[in-house]
Amino acid sequence: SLAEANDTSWPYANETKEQRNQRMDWWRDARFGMFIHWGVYSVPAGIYKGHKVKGIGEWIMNRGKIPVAEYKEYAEGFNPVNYDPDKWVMLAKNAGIKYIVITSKHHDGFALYNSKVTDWDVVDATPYGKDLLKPLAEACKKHGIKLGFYYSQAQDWCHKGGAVMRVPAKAGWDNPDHEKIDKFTAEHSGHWDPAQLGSMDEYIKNIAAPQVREILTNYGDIAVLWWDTPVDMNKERADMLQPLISLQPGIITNNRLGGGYPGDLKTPEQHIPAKGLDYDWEACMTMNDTWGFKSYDHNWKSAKNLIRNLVDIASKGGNYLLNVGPTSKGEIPQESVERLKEIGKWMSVNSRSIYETTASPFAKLSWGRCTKKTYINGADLYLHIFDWPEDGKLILPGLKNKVQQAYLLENMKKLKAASVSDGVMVELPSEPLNEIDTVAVLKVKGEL
Ligand code: JFZ
Repeated sequence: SLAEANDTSWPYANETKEQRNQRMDWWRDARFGMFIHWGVYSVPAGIYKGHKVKGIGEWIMNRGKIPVAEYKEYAEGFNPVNYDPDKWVMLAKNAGIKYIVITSKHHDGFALYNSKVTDWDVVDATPYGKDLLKPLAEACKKHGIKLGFYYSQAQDWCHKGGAVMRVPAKAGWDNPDHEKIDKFTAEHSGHWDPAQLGSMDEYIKNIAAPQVREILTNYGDIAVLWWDTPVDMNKERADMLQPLISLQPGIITNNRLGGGYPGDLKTPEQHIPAKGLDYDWEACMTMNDTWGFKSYDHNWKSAKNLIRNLVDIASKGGNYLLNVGPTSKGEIPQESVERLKEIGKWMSVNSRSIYETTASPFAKLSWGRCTKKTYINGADLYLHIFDWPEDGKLILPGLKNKVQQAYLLENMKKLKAASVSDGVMVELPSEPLNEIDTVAVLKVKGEL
């Protein structure tokens, strides 16, 4: 049975390279996913007792040192009456997104579905009272978008034993000690919130494992399980959870389970590696300064910035998992909607330069990025021009291959390409075609 995992609980530990490629190919071709951080934290939305709590919105319980009972009261305000999963999935699909990963349960332990092992979930603890994951799964299936679940296996501030980041018991902001209470004080004066104290092993066995089984059993095909933050995890605890992924044949998991397991993906967070990694990887990033919704201090990135992130990541052989943080009413912030529509416009012309591409053959390009598609006897190079050369001459350093064809992707306008001493030079129109990066295509012969 699943519980009798052998000495390594990762079901794919012995798969061949071909089997792994077969399992990963859809994900590698997709290049672009949507992350959704949604939960009770969207009710305070960064503000606790009138104070702006610093940091990412979904961490407000920890950063605001809010005692468990007080935090749980926010569930009364979680009533996503405007939730429209079909609209969310179409917003993602029209942006060129191929898969969605949603927080089924984040560190606060609140489940966005009807869990049988706790009442701290959307069905039992909120006025909304309905499962949020089921309609999303149905919408994803209907529109051909793959669905994944984020699951916080190691931090769970509202269930006993999962709280590696504990909250002082008497922290409440109106407590004169609030500012003074810190880890040392709390530990030495018994201040930790008793609701959090308990055995991590018991938590993994009685909450995390049954919940991972629930989310991998009750929602149809699940393509990704996104473990998060292996704090205080070890192999024993990981082996109580990891065998459960066999409930979804072919499922992809990341490197954040713990216990020394690499999973299938490295997960650089809020940054893009300087160069490609030697393993499948996915950069998870926000459009502003928070994963979970906050009502202020957003510092929104521009659509152009987000598109360039997608291009930069694809040029290094990675995937972009771009986050939205819906409100407690079930709405994706308008600023996110606008950006996703802008990205969709760019993708409607240029998606061929992202999907099914692999990393650039060039170490560095001063004017932009390159993605590539390799064929039996040649390749298509997609030249993403961030900085238009003054003289209209684009140099591909060191390229020796014969150029069969060169054209602009968006209007198929033919371009001249010639071999020069240090590579190939492509002659561009004098001015860029549009505000957001033009893509030139170079069909070349031979090995790259
Ligand atoms: C984790 C969560 O704590 C956070 O709330 C959000 O869900 C994010 C996607 O994942 O944050 C992390 C996890 C790992 C690192 C940094 C932030 N890390 O390894 O540097």
